[in-house]
Amino acid sequence: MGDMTEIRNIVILTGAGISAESGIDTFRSAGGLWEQHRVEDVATPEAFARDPDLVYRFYDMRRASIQEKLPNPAHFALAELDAAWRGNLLIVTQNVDDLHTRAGARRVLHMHGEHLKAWCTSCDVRSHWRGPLIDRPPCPICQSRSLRPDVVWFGEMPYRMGEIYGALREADLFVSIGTSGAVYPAAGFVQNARELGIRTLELNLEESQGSRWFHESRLGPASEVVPAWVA
Ligand code: BJW
Repeated sequence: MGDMTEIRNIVILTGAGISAESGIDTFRSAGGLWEQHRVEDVATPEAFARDPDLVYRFYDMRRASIQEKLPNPAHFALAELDAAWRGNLLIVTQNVDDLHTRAGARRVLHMHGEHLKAWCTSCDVRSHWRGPLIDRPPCPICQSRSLRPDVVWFGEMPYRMGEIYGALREADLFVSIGTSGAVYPAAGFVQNARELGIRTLELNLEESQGSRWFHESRLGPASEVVPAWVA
């Protein structure tokens, strides 16, 4: 892990790149999700209001698919770090998959929501959800047929931002793994960290839009660079 003697509190941001080697599509890479689907059609509140069936189909397909995928060595390495680290540690993931948790990580915050949850816009309760939503199943709490995927679309506020900024203020190290740095506010965390005087490290397959902000970037597949950093 290099010289970690001065480090007590760590915030780790993860993106689609950490799950790529588990077989989950990224968004902006060649062949990624946004090449196959227009963002405006599937990942905005306006799209959902206009054509809910299209949006339900998109998320039902991805929800079914992630349940067949498995964590990779990068997820396991972070879970080991989480178990061993005595200071504060927070894995802030932009991913809606559950691979960090399935690898055994405990301190995970899903800022863009979770595939395996549905949000009832009628009673405002979020429930664990594994099946399809396209048939408009009733909410398990209030029975109304107002469930939507519990994910954060463009123009919506990501979850638990106060907690994330609080953890950043306490952190000595900010690590970003497998994210393109294209989507705010997550893309701005490295700049927030620099303003706070925190050490910053990027682990990514290739240079990202945010690379210039980091003290150090280590390039390579997550399944190699993450375990090497944690070791
Ligand atoms: C590997 C690898 C391997 C590959 N190993 N690496 C102008 C300035 C600032 C902000 C804005 C702006 N205009 C608009 C905004 C706001 C907007 C935004 O950022 N837009 C940008 C496009 C400019 N943001 C929002 O709307 C956010 N909300 C918000 O700002 O609220 C405030 C507000 C609200 C209301 C009113 C006013 C203000 C919400 C953003 C929600 C993002 N949602 C999505 C979909 C989630 C659900 C779903 O999964 O469908 O989240 S979009 C998508 O992008 C998903 C991801 O979490 C997110 C980030 O993508 P990520 O993870 O970085 O993936 P990729 O594909 O981009 O990159 C993968 C990386 O991995 C690459 O670098 C590869 O090289 C690498 N990689 N294989 C290691 N094996």
